[in-house]
Amino acid sequence: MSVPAWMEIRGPVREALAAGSPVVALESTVIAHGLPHPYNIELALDMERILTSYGVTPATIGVLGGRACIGLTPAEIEHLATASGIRKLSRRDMAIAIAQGLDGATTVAGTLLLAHLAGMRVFCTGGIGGVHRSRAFDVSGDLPALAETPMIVVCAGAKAILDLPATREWLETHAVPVLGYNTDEFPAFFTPRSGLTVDAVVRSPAEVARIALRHWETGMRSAVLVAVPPPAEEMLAPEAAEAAISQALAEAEERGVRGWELTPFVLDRLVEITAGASLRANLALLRNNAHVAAQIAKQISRGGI
Ligand code: PSU
Ligand code: MN
Repeated sequence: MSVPAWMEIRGPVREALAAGSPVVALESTVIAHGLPHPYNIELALDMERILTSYGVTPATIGVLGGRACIGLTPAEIEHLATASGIRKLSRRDMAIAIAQGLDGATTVAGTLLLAHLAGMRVFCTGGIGGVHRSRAFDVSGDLPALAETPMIVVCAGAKAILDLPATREWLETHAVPVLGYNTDEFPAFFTPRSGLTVDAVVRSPAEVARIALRHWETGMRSAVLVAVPPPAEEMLAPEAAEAAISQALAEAEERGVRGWELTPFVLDRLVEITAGASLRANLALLRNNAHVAAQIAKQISRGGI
């Protein structure tokens, strides 16, 4: 497969893709902007180890010196986790970062763009962006990326810092099937319940793979969203989560935090307000999602489902 000159598909990922072996894409914004140091590096390497333990090749994605790297090395992950001035790259930023030779971490949208270009079909993240609750009109670039990229996206739903009912409606309008992994409710990231429905309850990785393959066979080019409830041991109490979120959002509003900075600001403040409980929940659900994504990738690579 020919890829653009500015893209580097690293050896293990290239070989796995060529052999039709399972590969899972991982984003880097969660590393550079979503989690505090040193948890970010530990988590990123742990996600890779979990995938590898299933015989799945991990491909953490980011942009270094304007080169889109598919399958970052541990040293490169560490760079994104520690350096200052790492851009947060959604789809609109990608050409700028490449042409100007920047370093950047890819969001769900940015990762979908590059992973699809590289020929991948499964992507694992924590939570997707969505319609923000703020009065200012703010819809994450993740949503149109989900509407336009035929990949399976494993997540714990969308964070309750967002307007979840509006986010759910958006996905419906844009033909993104939302599959509840052993749940009939759309999870709210820190908590398993949002009061919102899913389009189907799925009970196995094979079922997810079957639905995704049929979805694309119908000619649809949208993503299939797999919503996995966060592990019960580490989830937040719903009232505590909502109180912390309201406080963090009020602070963002007060300080005029807008645009790409809003999500990282709110995530940081939540860690402080909840004395680390939101961080523990975030780490636990990311790891849990890696276990699910690995099994789905194996089913997808098997084909003929
Ligand atoms: N949700 C998380 N952690 C994160 C993000 C979302 O729990 O780090 C990141 C993802 O990379 C997502 C991005 O794609 O935030 C969305 O940002 P925005 O709302 O600015 O589109
Ligand atoms: Mn935004």
